[in-house]
Amino acid sequence: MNDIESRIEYAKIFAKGAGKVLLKRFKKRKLVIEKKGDIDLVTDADKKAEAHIIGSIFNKFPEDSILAEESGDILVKNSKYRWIIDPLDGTTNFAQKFYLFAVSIAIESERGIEAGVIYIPYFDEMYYAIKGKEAFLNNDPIKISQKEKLINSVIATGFPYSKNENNDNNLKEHNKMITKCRDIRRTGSAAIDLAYTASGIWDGYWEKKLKPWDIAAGALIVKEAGGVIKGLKGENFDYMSGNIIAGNEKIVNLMINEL
Ligand code: 2AM
Ligand code: CA
Repeated sequence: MNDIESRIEYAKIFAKGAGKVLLKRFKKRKLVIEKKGDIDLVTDADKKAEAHIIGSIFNKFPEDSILAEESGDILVKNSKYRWIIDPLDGTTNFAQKFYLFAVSIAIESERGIEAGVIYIPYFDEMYYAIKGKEAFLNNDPIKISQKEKLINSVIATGFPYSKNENNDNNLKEHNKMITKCRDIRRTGSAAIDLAYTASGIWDGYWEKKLKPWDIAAGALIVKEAGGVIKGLKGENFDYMSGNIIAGNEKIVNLMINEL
């Protein structure tokens, strides 16, 4: 096994471990919820799940760097790999006891994102991909939707935490798109939207003002499932920018025209 193959195998194990931590708390009657702002939440589960993943990486790959939602950058000098971690994507769902939430882990080198894992604990679903290979759900290859028209397409999106203060909040884009496609869905988890786009459940997805850990793994999984990833104006995708359009090539181009 090469460096990436062994890391992705461990990423799956760490994601499942974090999923176990999350599910245990999800099933408890009362969650401990803190607020980052009025709308942005963090639960004790986010922190416990992240601690599980980071501790496991320290243990197995102490030479690697980490970027994680709650802990930020953990830099190891001369590291070849960086793990980009969202221990709980879909925190609002989780806090409401709605079952759509995920663990997202990407592995980056100087060549870009090399591997990604999105684990959905409630359904025990593991989406993953290695750069240049296929994408999988559990052990089965997945493929992007083959739709060619927006009017037949179900498109997912989301709205930023700053939506109440800042009117660059995706509403204008939403209002344009809703009249052009079959329908729009809002799951509350960017990672799940990307996993569902990769597997053809959604025909396309766009969102803005996300964080790198929301989309790093999902963007690779979409690409390896045969999809295209772009910035909102059709520019090359940069996961650090937080803006993303995903789907097959035709649908992505149609979405760029509308947005
Ligand atoms: P979270 O659940 O980890 O907070 C919902 O549209 C999606 O957007 C979720 O994936 C949510 O991640 C993410 N999201 C929205 N605004 C965000 C922000 N300011 N910081 C981090 N993630 C954000
Ligand atoms: Ca997130």
